[in-house]
Amino acid sequence: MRMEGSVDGVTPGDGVTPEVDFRVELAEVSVAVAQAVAAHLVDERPLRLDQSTKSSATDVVTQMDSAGEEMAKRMLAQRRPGDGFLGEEGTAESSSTGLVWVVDPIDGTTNYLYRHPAWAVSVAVMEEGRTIAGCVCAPLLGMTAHAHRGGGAWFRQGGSERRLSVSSESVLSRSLIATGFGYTQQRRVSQGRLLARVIAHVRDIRRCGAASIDLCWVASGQLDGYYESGLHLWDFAAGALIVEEAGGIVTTVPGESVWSAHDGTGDRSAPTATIVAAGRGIHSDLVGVLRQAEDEVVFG
Ligand code: LIP
Repeated sequence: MRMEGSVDGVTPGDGVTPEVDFRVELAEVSVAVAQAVAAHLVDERPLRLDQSTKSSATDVVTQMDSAGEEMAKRMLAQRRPGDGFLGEEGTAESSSTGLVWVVDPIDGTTNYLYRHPAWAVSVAVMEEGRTIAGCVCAPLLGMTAHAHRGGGAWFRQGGSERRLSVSSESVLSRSLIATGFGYTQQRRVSQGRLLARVIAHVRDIRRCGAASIDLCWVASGQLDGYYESGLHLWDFAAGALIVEEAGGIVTTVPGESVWSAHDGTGDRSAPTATIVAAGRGIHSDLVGVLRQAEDEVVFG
């Protein structure tokens, strides 16, 4: 990922601090792991997927989710011995280094199951409850987005690398907004009621089925904003950093930083309140619409 002669616009040796270099190395590890798992999920996908369910009959996990998580854990244990690990499919290891890797082996599992291209491998590394480096790799979209804190956000497509920047849109009614829905009927009905209120205030709505991809599209300006309630840390840990490093803001509806919603002291696997990611031009307006709509909608 190192640019020819420079890293994120900084030429090594011209004052790059050890901390920045360390974060660049961690970002490179996240890209290597995400791309390797993504390649495995494409190349080794069997004709028939063994399905089991988690929180509801539609919250599916396949043998490839588990295989992807095991592969990520194995690669990270080799490269970063002593770091902690938290995976969507239940793998958890405590940390002796202060760093914890948070991995969603297939974000957009339903899309993977139905052979829709919008699924991604999300790999993030957190320190003191904040992501400091991460990668989202969506192989069937030809996309690898990555970032390290303080180093900007980058989008690799084919052999090229370009810096990401969020939309400069400042009018909510002209904004393209994405969202998603949970797996239980009660939550989906509430989310549908919320959507019925939000849609009156925006240009249009998109729902791709993978939070990490939605967040990368906010970072690239291909969406003006994104919100969703009930996500887990592994869904957004990498994508939220990528948005922040692309100049965006990621908070909860009450306006807390997304990282305080998961400060690492609580249950990291618990679902999060509504997360809102957008450029500076519309973030507060979108939060305002969501806050009013949530006051009117009882969340299941
Ligand atoms: C998915 C999220 C998405 C949400 C889906 C699902 P998963 O994660 O990334 O934003 O709308 O319902 O939760 O379960 O595919 O890892």
